[in-house]
Amino acid sequence: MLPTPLPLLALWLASTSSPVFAAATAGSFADAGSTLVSAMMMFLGNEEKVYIMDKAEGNPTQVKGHPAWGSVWDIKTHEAVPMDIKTNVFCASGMHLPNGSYATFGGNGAVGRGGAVGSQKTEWGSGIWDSEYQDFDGTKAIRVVNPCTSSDNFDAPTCQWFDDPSTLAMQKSRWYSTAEPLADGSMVLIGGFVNGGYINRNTPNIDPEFEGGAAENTYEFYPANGREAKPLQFLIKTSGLNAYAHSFLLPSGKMLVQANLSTMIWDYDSNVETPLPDMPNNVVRVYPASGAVAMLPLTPANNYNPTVLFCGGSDMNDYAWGNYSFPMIDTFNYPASRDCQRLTPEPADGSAAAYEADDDMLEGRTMSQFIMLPDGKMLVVNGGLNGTAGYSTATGETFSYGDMPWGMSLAAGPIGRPAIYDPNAPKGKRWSNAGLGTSNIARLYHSTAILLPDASVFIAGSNPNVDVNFTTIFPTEYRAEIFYPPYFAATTRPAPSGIPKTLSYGGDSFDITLPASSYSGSANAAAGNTTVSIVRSGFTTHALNMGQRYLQLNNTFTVNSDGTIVLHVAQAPNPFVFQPGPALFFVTVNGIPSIGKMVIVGNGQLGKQPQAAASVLPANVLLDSAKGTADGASVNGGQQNNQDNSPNGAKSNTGPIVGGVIGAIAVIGLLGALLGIFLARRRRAANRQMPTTSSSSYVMTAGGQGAAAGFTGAGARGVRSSDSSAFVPLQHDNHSQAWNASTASLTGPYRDDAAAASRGSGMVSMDYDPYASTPRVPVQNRY
Ligand SMILES: *[C@@H]1O[C@H](CO)[C@@H](O)[C@H](O)[C@H]1NC(C)=O
Ligand SMILES: *[C@@H]1O[C@H](CO)[C@@H](O)[C@H](O)[C@H]1NC(C)=O
Ligand SMILES: *[C@@H]1O[C@H](CO)[C@@H](O)[C@H](O)[C@H]1NC(C)=O
Ligand SMILES: *[C@@H]1O[C@H](CO)[C@@H](O)[C@H](O)[C@H]1NC(C)=O
Ligand SMILES: *[C@@H]1O[C@H](CO)[C@@H](O)[C@H](O)[C@H]1NC(C)=O
Ligand SMILES: *[C@@H]1O[C@H](CO)[C@@H](O)[C@H](O)[C@H]1NC(C)=O
Ligand SMILES: *[C@@H]1O[C@H](CO)[C@@H](O)[C@H](O)[C@H]1NC(C)=O
Ligand SMILES: [Cu+2]
Repeated sequence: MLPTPLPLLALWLASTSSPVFAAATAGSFADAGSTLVSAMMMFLGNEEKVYIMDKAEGNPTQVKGHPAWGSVWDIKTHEAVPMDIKTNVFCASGMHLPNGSYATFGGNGAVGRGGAVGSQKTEWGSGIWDSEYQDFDGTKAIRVVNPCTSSDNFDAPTCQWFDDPSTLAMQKSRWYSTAEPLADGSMVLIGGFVNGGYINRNTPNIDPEFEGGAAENTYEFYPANGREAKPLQFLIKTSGLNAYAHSFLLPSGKMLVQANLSTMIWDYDSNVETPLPDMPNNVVRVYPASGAVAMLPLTPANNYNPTVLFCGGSDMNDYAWGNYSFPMIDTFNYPASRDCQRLTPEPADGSAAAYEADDDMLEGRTMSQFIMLPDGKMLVVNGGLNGTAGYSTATGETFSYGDMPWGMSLAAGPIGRPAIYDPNAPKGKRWSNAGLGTSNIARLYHSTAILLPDASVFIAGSNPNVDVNFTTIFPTEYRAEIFYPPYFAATTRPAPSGIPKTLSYGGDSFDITLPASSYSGSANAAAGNTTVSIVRSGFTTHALNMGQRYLQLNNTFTVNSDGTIVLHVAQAPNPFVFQPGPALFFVTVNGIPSIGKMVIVGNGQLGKQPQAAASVLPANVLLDSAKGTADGASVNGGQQNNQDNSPNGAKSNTGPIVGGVIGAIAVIGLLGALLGIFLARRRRAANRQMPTTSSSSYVMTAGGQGAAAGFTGAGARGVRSSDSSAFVPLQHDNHSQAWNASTASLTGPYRDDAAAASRGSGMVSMDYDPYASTPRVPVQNRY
C-alpha cells in the first residue's frame, strides 16, 4: 500500500529544521551564507544556532561601535548576526558545560590594526586594551555563553557572552591551550603559549619549562575549586610542539595526551604520567603540524573501549620546526604527511598499548579535521597538501614578506575534496573519496568544521593572515559552506519518536519507535541494521574538535506486524565513556541517519554524576512478514553519488520522496512558498557577502594519490613591505602578567548583573558563576 503523501510531507517538515534539505545533493558543497567574522572557532549551541568566534581584527561588520569578532549563525536562515565579545579570543580553547552552556579559555592580549599591540599597554608592553578595535586582554579570560534560540531575546544579557576577566579568569595566561572535559563536568586546561608564536620554544632551547616566560607548561581546572595550576612534565618534555595537545578522557578515568612525538596516560588527579610508545615515523600531530585526530566510535561491539586515530600532520625535522619566530624552512614546499596510526591506550586484554599503522590517507594533509558522522564513518575536510598551520612574514629561508609565495600562509595546496574513513572496513579499504565533490574555497589556517543536526557538515573560516586581508592569495574568508555526506542521497530519513531530552548513566532503558514509513524492505533487516548514537560535535578550532565523541548506545528491538520497529535503548554507560553535557541524538537505519535531536547527557550539573547499573534489555523480537513502507529509502536517489553503497533491501522506487509528495496539489504551493522564502533569503544573504578574492589565484585540489600536480604559480604578487615575522613574540622580561584591574582601564567594564558588579572589579574568582542562576535541572521529557 502506498503511503499517503500528506503525512510524509508533514513528517519531512517536522523532522527537517529547514527547507535546505530539499536542495541537498549528496557529496556536494552548498553556499551557506556569510559568517560575518572569520570562523576560527565554533560550536553548535543548540538545534538552531552555531556560535562563531574570530580573533580581534578589522572585520567590516561592527558591533557596539567596534569591529565584531563574534557572531551566531542560524541553521534555518543561513544568516549570521554579530555578537559582542569583549576580550581577544584569538586561538582560545573551548568546551561545553554539563548544562549545555559553553565556555572558552584564554587567547591573546589586546591588539589593534595589523596585529599591533593594543594602544593601552602593561608596564612590560603587552596589550590591555586597544582604542581602535576596542578589545581587551583575553589571555586569562573565561567567557561563558548560554546558547539561545530564535524564541529568546538575543539582546538579553543571559543570551550574550559573559566576558569579564576581572571577575572570571584562569590562573594562568593561556594561548593555544587544550580543554578536556572530565567525568564530573569540570574540565582540565592544558598548557599553551603566554605570548604566542610559531612553536612553543626559543632556540637554542635552554629553558624548556618556561622559555623565558613565553611557555605556560602547566595545567589547571575549571572550575578550579581550590586546585592550583601545576607544572606538567609532559609539556616540558614535548617542549616546542606541545600547543593544543591532543587529549582524550579514558574509561579508567585517566587521560590520553599526545604532543610532539610523545604519548602518555595521565592521572590528572595525582599528576602521574605513564609513558606510552612514541608516535611512529616522526609524524607530529599537534599544532602547527595539525594532523586530523579523533576517537573512533565507542560501540557495544568494542565494549566502549577507545581507539584514537591520528592522520596527517608533518614529519619535518627538529631544525625545520624553528622557534617562536618562524619555521626554519619554507614549510609551504614541504609535503604534509599521509600517515595514519591507531592507538588503543588501554587494551581490553591488558596487553601493552602500541601504535598500529593504519591505511594512509589518499593525500598528505595538514590542518584537516575529522568530523564524526552519525553513520559511524569519519569525514576528513579542509586543510592543505603542504606546510603547516601558522602565518608569518618570513621563514628561515625566505627573509622578506615580499618573497613569501603565499602571502603569510605557511601552507599551500588547499584541498577541496573531503574523504571518508570507515573504521569498520577491512585494512586497505578504509579511505574513499568516491562521489565527493570539491569545494573551491581554500580552508587553510583558522578554518573550522562542525556537524549540524541534519547530519550535514558546516564548514567555515580560513584566514592565514595577521589581520583582515581580502587581496592576498588566501584571504580572510567569511563564506560558509555546507557539505552533504553521501547519505543525503537518501529519499527518506528515519523519523523516530520517543527520543528523551536527557540521558542518564545506566538505569532504565527507554523505547524509541520507528514507523514503517522510516525504511523500506524487510523490517528484520532494517531493525538489525539500526544504530542509536549520541554524537558530540565538540568545540572546533585549529583542525581539532575538542571534546568530539561518538557513542553508540546499546539496543535491542521488537518488530511489529505493521512494520513499526520499537528500539529498546540503554542509557549511556558511564561519564568516563561520555562526559556530561550536550550531544546530538541520531537513529541511523541502513546507513541513513534521522535528524539529530539535542539531548543532555547526565544531570546537567557540575559534580559527581549519578550512576546506576545498566538495565537488561528485552530480547529481540523479529517478524519475517513485516516490511517498511517508504519507497526508495535507499541512498541511491539519483544523485551524483556513484559509490556502490546501496543497501540490498531497497530495490524499490528510487524517485525522491519530495517528487512523490508534490503530486499532491495541496502541498505544491506550500513547498514552493517555503523554497521561495528560502531562496530569497539566500539572495539577500549573498548580497551582503563581503568582498573576497576570486578563487582563481589558487587552485583547489581534488586530492587523491598523485593529485598534487597541476598547480599554477602563486599568481600576481603585489609589492610587500619587508618586515619581521608576524610571529615574533613580545620581548619583555616580566611575564607574570596577572590581570590587574587597576592597570586595566575597563572603560565601563561589562557587568552581567548586579551580583557580578557588587563583587568589585579587583576580584578574580575561578568558581564564579557569571549568571548566578540556580542550576538548570533538565526535566525528563520527550520529543
Ligand atoms: C629563532 O631562530 C632564529 C634563527 O636561529 C633566530 O635568529 C631567532 O632569534 C630565534 N628566535 C627565538 C625566539 O628563539
Ligand atoms: C620533539 O621531540 C623530539 C624527540 O623528543 C625532540 O628531539 C625535538 O626537539 C622535539 N621538537 C620540538 C620542536 O620541540
Ligand atoms: C547490550 O545489551 C545486551 C542485552 O541487555 C547485553 O547482553 C550486552 O552485554 C550489552 N552490551 C554492552 C556492551 O553493554
Ligand atoms: C594583504 O596581503 C597582501 C599580499 O600578501 C599584502 O601585500 C597586503 O599588504 C596585505 N594587506 C593588508 C591590509 O595587510
Ligand atoms: C608542495 O611541495 C612539493 C615538494 O616541494 C612541490 O613540488 C609542490 O609544488 C608543492 N605544492 C604547492 C601547492 O606548492
Ligand atoms: C546496513 O546498511 C548499510 C548502508 O546501506 C549497508 O552498507 C550495510 O551492508 C548494511 N549492513 C547489513 C548488516 O545489512
Ligand atoms: C550553565 O552552567 C554554567 C557554569 O556553572 C553557568 O555559568 C550557566 O549560567 C549555566 N547556564 C544555565 C542556562 O543555567
Ligand atoms: Cu591560531
